Amino acid sequence: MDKAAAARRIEELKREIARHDYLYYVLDSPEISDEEYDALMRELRALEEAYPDLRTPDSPTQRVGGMPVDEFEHVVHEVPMLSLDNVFDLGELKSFCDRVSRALKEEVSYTAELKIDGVAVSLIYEDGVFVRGSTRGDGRVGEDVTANLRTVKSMPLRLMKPVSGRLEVRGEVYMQKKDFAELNAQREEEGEPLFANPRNAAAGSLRQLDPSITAKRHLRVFVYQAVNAVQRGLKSQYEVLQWLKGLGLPTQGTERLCDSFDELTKYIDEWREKRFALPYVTDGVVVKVDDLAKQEILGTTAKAPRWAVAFKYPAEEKRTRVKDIEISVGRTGALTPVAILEPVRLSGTIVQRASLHNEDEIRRKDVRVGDYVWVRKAGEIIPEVVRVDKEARREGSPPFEMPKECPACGSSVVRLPGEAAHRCLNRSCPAQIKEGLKHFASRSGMDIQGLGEKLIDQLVEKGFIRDIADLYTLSEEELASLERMGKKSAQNLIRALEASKNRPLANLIYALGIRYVGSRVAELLAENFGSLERLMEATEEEILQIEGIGPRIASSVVSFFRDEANRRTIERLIALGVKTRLERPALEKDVWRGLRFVFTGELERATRLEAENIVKSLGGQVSSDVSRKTSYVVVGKNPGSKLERAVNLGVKTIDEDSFWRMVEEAKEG
Ligand code: 1X8
Repeated sequence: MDKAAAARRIEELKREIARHDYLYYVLDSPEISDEEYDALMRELRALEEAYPDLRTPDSPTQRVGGMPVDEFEHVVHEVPMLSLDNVFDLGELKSFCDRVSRALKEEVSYTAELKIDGVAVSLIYEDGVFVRGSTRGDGRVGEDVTANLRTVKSMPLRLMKPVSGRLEVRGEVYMQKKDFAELNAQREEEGEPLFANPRNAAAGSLRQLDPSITAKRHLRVFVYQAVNAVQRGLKSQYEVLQWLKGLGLPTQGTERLCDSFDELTKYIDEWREKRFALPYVTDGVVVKVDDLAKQEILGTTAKAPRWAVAFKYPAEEKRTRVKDIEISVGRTGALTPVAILEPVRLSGTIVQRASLHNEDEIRRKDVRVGDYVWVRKAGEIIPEVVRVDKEARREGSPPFEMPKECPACGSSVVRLPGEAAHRCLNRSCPAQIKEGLKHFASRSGMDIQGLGEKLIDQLVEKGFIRDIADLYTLSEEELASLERMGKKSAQNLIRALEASKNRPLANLIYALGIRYVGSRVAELLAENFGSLERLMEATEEEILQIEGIGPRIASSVVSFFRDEANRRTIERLIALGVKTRLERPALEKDVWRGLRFVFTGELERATRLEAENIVKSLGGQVSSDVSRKTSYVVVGKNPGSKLERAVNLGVKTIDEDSFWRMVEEAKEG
């Protein structure tokens, strides 16, 4: 490439990278993957190296990263917040260690710690009291996010031991994988754009202008550095971590002192797979020269310390084949293409399906049946197709087309203006009815015990049910005629249906399956309107009065209840005995009054949120932390530190089965 061409390309890359920086750091809404971004940066760096006089101070290669936005007060970091240089394999790590030994003319010890994929923050304590917190920004100037950080539960607002004067500590704000999954599930229900991964969710939540929103996001923090630790008599990074822990600050707890390069490699290998079992996302290992005096001798460059480096695990991306692209039809008639994959192991589990979301997404990635693709997991949880290996594509393979007809009912499919999804508009479409019934019967809905997917399929296919209200007209004989249904189970189901008529109003509202109304919104509507009859007559203006409900939801609710078919269904539900008032049956409301539950680990029979709602519907309370006031700690799979705490405090622990037995008993009164 000649110089003129290089100059043009450099300008193009700078503009493109600046745009992606803005999308990523300011809007928290990236358009490209980290890998694609890195590729742009690499190309720019290579060109600038070839033509050094084309390197300008405004080049993205010349700064640490990030950009403070105007909404927050700016904070000047007394000691710049640097980023870390990355190494991508053990060879590069060895070079780093060799460089360190050469500069210091001796072998040194290192601390190894896991690298958290979160948002870097600085926290300032004055005489032990938290006074200010800020983001890194561009490393020199950050944003003041004190009010938001105060809402982070794991952030001590006062240190456990007195520390005189000003103490600045640094760490990482992050979101746990399960909280990320729950937040996205809620956003999906409410029609909000999803976060790509827990880091973006954490960044977006930390930079909310309204701290009450941040407070609901379950952010957490780990600290790993004390600025000016030497002045406080500390000698090593390992000591710093123990000291921070002693002050009541949350440290991650996986640090290890390593006396040699070999021990570092052992640590790195040990955590390569084990890290996926942690409740949060880690993307590497931070290696630091342990001795603080030696750190000072080594010093820093403009961008990064010379005494530390981040070993990045290779992005968990695997190549596999798309065996097929299936279309699933959802409750609202939306057609979702799903890639059926040759099974691959990824971030600790086997992956065989990945949502392709919609037509635009498939077009953008150009995924075709038979393609080899690279897959990864967003937030180590949600499988996604990253890109297609175009070289390996079979010649003449046709681009994927969305079907013109609904695969479930054959009605023609439309894509409405302004929508990403193709929809089947036939309200009698069996796929929609089945999904609608599953939603209606789910735990957050009418919680109909024993009404599972297989049964729903049969009920719809046999023509027993065309509408949710038909559920309450089923006879024991009809039920007993179904496969794998005896007289006994038919009776049980009838009883469960009877019991479901008395669910709290919020459950009923959720169960109706109004677009954008998830359990959080259903709860708000129930509390504010008090009865289904009243909600049915509500105007958009009235609904908009409720804090936390916006115009899209309000309009969806009003048009749902304006619809004649929906009104008929609701009238039938009422006629068949479904309760529509807020007053929950006294029994069900009160049985668990005064009981406090804490959940730890994964539940198998419901999501955490559903279990928490059940506790609340029975009058109990749910807290996130174990204390002496806790009545029960419910222990799921892979429990966290809460279990240990419960045992230490002598709080009663129960397993998931016992929990559901208690729920059943409480419901039966
Ligand atoms: C960034 C991070 C560090 C650590 C963990 N996670 C990070 N994201 C650690 O030291 N344990 S250090 C660091 C930095 O210096 N930029």
